This record gives sequence, C-alpha cells and structure tokens, in this order.
Amino acid sequence: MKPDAVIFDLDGVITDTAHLHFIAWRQVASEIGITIDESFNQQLKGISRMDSLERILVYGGKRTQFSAAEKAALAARKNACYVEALRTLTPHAVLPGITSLLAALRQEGVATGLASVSLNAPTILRALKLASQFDFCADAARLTHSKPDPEIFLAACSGLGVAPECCIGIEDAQAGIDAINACKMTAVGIGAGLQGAQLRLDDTAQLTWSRLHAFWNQQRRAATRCQ
Ligand code: B16
Ligand code: MG
Repeated sequence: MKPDAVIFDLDGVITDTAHLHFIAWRQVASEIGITIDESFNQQLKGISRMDSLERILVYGGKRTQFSAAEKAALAARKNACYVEALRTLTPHAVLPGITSLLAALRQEGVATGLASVSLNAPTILRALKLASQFDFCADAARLTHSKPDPEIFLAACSGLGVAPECCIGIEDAQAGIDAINACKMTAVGIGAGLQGAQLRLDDTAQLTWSRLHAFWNQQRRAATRCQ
C-alpha cells in the first residue's frame, strides 16, 4: 500500500524561510512602534501575509489604527524586504532529506504536491531548483482562506486528481496540521509542539520514503479504500 500523493508545505518543510519572514516583519512592525520577537513569530507560521499583519497589529494594540490602504502598504513593504532577502536563497537551503525524498517518491510513482500559502512560492522553488520536482503546486493567489482552513490542501489534491483521504500532508505549523486534518488527509508534523499529527518527526532528516511507507502501511493495514 502506498499513498496516492504526498503534499508538502514549503516554509519549514522544504526550506526554512521563517527567519527571513521574521526579519522583514520585525522591520515593518518597528516602523509603526510594535516590537515582535522570534517567539511571537511562531504564531505567523503558515498564516497568510495579510492575516500575519492583522495578528501583529492586534499584538501591538493597534488593530484599528490603520486604513485598508495603509495595511496594504505595510504588507507590500514587508514583502519587498522579504523578497530582497530571498535573493540569498540557493539549493543549499533545501532542508536535509527533502531532495532524496522527492526523488524516491517519483521513483515509487507517488505524486507530489505543494500546499504553501506563500505568494512567493514559485520564486522560492526556482531559487532552490526544485520547481520541476512537484507534479502540482496549488496557487496561493487563488485562495480565499489561509491555513488552518483546508482550502490549500484541497486545491493541491484536486490539481493532482487524488482523494484527500489517500494522501499524506507534511507540515511544520499547527495551522497546517489543522488544515490537513480538516480535509481528512493523514498529517505528518515536523518539529516540536504540534498537536494532531499522526506521525511527528523532530526534523526533515528523518523524513525518508521508508519511514513514510511504513507509517502509511501501519495506518492503513485495516483499510480497503486506498489501493
Ligand atoms: P508570503 P507556508 C507561509 O508559508 C509562511 O509560513 C508564513 O509565515 C507567510 O506569512 C505565508 O507563507 C505567506 O507568505 O508573504 O510570501 O505570501 O508555510 O504556507 O509555506
Ligand atoms: Mg510551514
């Protein structure tokens, strides 16, 4: 038994851009008198750009102080800082185990998808030289809801032509694990403190095809719906 597809989050699973997001948000937040730290930044993982800004404004007690146009300008400014930082990204920034897992999935005939809410995902995949390694990348620009809504994972399943319950989703953020569970995929969590992941691994170096395959078989031994 094999899953029909494995669908990956980007930031925190394929590469670690969370720190670059943090530096850009910290800069913009400080310009409007709000101080954020790495611990607060954990709450922004997997959350869209505008939803991240809203969380920062609430955190800083300034939720009602900016017009829609001013918020759009703040988000654009953050993105400009972030895109500038992305220029440093090279294939060396692919997290351990990911390149060999993608190759193994292709060899095994298991489809691969990307479910990132980042509008910069295509740029990041190109910088990492991984763009051709995914069978389908869901388009964050078409989303109406950020994670933990399942929309992005459902879009990836639909693009791949697979049923969610026959797929594994891999995430490093609680919002992402919740999104995977909400569409009845099987959740693999990377990192500490994640609730609801059916398999939790400390880091991506542990993310091998043999590990995923054994886990899938263990989960599905009694089931007859998938292969
Ligand atoms: P952008 P993921 C998410 O990526 C990040 O975790 C989150 O911090 C960021 O705000 C979001 O993308 C939007 O990114 O501003 O580039 O559109 O984890 O879904 O791959
Ligand atoms: Mg992530």
